[in-house]
Amino acid sequence: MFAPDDTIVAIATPPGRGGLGMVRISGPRAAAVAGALLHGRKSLEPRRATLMRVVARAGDAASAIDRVVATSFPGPGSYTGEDVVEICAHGSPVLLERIVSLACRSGARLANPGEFTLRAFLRGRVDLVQAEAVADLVDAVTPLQARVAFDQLEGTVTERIADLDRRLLDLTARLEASLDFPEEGYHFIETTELARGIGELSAGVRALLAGAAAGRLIREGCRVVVLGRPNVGKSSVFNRLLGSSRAIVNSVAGTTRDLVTETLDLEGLAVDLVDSAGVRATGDPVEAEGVSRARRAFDSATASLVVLDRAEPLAADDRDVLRETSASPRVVVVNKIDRPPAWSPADLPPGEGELVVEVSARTGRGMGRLRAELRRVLMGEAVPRRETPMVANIRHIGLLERAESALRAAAGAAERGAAEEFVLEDLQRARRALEELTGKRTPDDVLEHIFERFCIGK
Ligand SMILES: Nc1nc2c(ncn2[C@@H]2O[C@H](COP(=O)(O)OP(=O)(O)OP(=O)(O)O)[C@@H](O)[C@H]2O)c(=O)[nH]1
Ligand SMILES: [Mg+2]
Repeated sequence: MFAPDDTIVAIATPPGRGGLGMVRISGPRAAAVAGALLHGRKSLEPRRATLMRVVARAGDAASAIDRVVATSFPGPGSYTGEDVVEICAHGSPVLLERIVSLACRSGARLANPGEFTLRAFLRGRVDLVQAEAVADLVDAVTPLQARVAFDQLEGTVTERIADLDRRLLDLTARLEASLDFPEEGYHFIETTELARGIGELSAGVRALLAGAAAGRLIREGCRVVVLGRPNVGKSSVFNRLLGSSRAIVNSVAGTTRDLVTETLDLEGLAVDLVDSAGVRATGDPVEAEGVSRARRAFDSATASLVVLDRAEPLAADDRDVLRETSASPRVVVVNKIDRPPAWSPADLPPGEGELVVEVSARTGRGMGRLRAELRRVLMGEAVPRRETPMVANIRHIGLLERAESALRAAAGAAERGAAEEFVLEDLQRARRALEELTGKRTPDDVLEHIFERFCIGK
């Protein structure tokens, strides 16, 4: 997997028809492979878009199959660091596949998922954090996800880690020197300076981890389930939040039987919003299955919206749902405020009224506040700021935590006056964690796992 001495080819645009489609070739023979299938009055010049024809040969006969714009990017200044040729053709899947098969006939082979970016990583064009950002950017479903991934690709996290690594290297080098030349009679680093250095590094890692929970939520999205007894307006609230009539709304209690899931962009947060069957005891086996699915959806959700009907007296089923959800993040949604009230939020059982938003799913009143409160329940007060690099990937978080704990151990050892070897060992552990993060020292199986999730052609 990690010996990129051959030439690869893949369609870089999504499957299906499009105005244009792109085939990408990378590797030492990229120019020769492209030369065998492209014909034009001018030959390809580096970084110059050139109008050419793709020609298919069979024996002596040659026939043109498309007019394309081809661009060559000689290595090492290309995306992969190798010679690359990009062919922009008309976006018919059969045509693009034909171009790929012609390239394969001329000596290229089909690329594996993520192989272009893997090559960019292996040739040092990007570090591992940036390579992962490419996959996140392609996968982004909200503008905020795309922004966080793009900043990571631009190197915000990379630079911060490189800076920590440099300082860590400096400390370890000086400690090593002290160990190597004990006869010099002095230490290359004073203990107070060592302690201060470790403290600053620790603070730097902690600063990166501070925004990590929010970062992870942005990157991974989350699941929110709409719960409540039948007919309170769950599907209506669900539809209002989505801005579409996705779920069936009806005055018959027990309308929703199955889970209905849609993705909601909550100010950049990708929320899988789940509408569920009204929770009540029922003899109908289909409805009972719906109720048990609602409960399971609640178990796997990050938070819930518990909907109550203010126009009807609170029922035992309402109290049951309130009790069952009270220990996890939720917003209590008091619905139908366009109708005369049968009760007020002050009547809610003690402790159950902590986060109540009054709305009318019919008129839309209160929905803005509901969105804001839901976001607050999910993200806290965190407002992602562009100046602070955002760590969002669970792999990065795990390794930063490992570095942090090694630094803490080093600080403890230094404070106890332990031998320098022990402090050094902890610092080296911290370094290894950072090096695994950036890909300087990452096990092959981890790399394989990372690049597997890429699409082909990226
Ligand atoms: N006046 C008024 N009626 C509402 C409001 N929200 C929902 N309704 C009505 O309440 C009834 C039930 O709405 P649904 O959204 O289907 O309720 P549900 O909780 O999903 O019901 P089930 O799926 O049966 O559990 C429908 O007739 C809606 O039109 C509201 O804010 N005001
Ligand atoms: Mg419903």
